[in-house]
Parts: sequence; C-alpha cells; structure tokens
Amino acid sequence: MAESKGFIPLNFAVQEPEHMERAAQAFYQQMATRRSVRDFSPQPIPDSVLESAILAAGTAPSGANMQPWHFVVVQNPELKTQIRQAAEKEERELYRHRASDEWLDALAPLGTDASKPFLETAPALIAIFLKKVTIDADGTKHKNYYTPESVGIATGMLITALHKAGLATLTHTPSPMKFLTEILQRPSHERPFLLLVVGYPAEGALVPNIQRLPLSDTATFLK
Ligand code: IYR
Repeated sequence: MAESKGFIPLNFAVQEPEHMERAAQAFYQQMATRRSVRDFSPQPIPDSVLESAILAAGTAPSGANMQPWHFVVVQNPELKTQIRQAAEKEERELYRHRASDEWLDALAPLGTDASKPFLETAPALIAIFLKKVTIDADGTKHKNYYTPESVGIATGMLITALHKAGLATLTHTPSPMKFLTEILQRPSHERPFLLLVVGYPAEGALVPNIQRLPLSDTATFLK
C-alpha cells in the first residue's frame, strides 16, 4: 500500500525459522509454568511493573481500535476489605444456592469455596471494566465494537505480561460484580468484566494438580 495520510510503514523484523522455533518454544515453556494462585503473600509489588503490564495489555487489538477497557489498580486496604466483603456475599449465594450440582462438581478439584482472603492479602487487585461506549472529555459519546472480545484479549495479555514480569495472578469473577462499580466509583457505562488478583505467591503455596489438554485435543491443522 502506498504511504498516504494516516498510514505509516510497519515496524516488523522477519526472523530466521530456527530463531522463531526457539522463541516460540521458550515462550510456551515459560507460559506453561503459569498457574492461577489463590494463596498470596502480602509483600508489596512495584507500581512500575503494574504500569508496564497495563501498557502491554493496552496494545491488544480492539474493535475499530476503540480500546474499550479501563483498569483500576486497587492497593488501598479499606477498598480491598470492602471488595472482599461484597465478593464473599455473592460467593456465599453462589455456593449455597446459585450453582448447580454439576457446577459444584466441576469446581471440586480446585478446592474453592466462598471464602476469599486473597482479596485482602494480595498487594493489588486490578478491576477490569468494559466500555460498551466511550464518553470523550467533551461529553461526546461513541459506540464501541466487539467489546467482550477486545477486553478478553487485553486481559489475557495483562495476565501474560504480569507472569513474564514474575508476578502471580488469579482471575476472579464473583457474580454479579456490580459492587465494583459502586466501591470503585466508576461511571455507569462501564461494566465490571473481571477482577485480577496480583502479587507474589505465599511461601509454600499449593495449586491443584490439574493438566492441560494435549495439542491433539485443542487444535486441528488442515492442509
Ligand atoms: N467464582 C467462584 C466460583 C468459581 C467458578 C469457576 I467456573 C472457577 O473456575 C473457579 C471458581 C469462586 O471464585 O470461588
């Protein structure tokens, strides 16, 4: 495409196949060590790491490049306590009434219950909000597109960036999550999407002994 207004040359370095294979394999090996952690150390984490990871998440592709996300980093102990109390209220409902027996059976190997101490112990919670619309500084409102896909991809990139930086995470989705809008005083056009718990694992933290599916189950190559 000839250069024209609004377009710039792509910055892309073609690599040797051997290098690509080594890089892909090394990246997979590193990602294979990522585990959802539920037992966190209270040790603080550097803000600069959180900032870079959120910037990395913000490079995600999004519908019409609308970047329909907002990240709220919660490190304040009182806010974490409020979030824990509200989340545990919903989780008690889930475990006692809302979840079907099939769902509870599926959760059993994870050993989870309605108690969520990590929401107070972990040094940071990142509340991720999805924006169906964006309201500009001058009050103009515009629609966003493919918002769950966009925010889901950005969230995956955030988890990856934090893992690569040496931090553990937990994707937590107490449902409903409306309480995050109130506690964190977000505008009503932002929908709570996911709560990411971030920190170092507690010493001796255990994780469930679960396996990942083999490639033969998760991918089909058609040639
Ligand atoms: N939100 C609950 C239940 C839960 C649901 C699924 I699906 C999980 O993979 C894990 C937990 C909780 O956090 O305990």
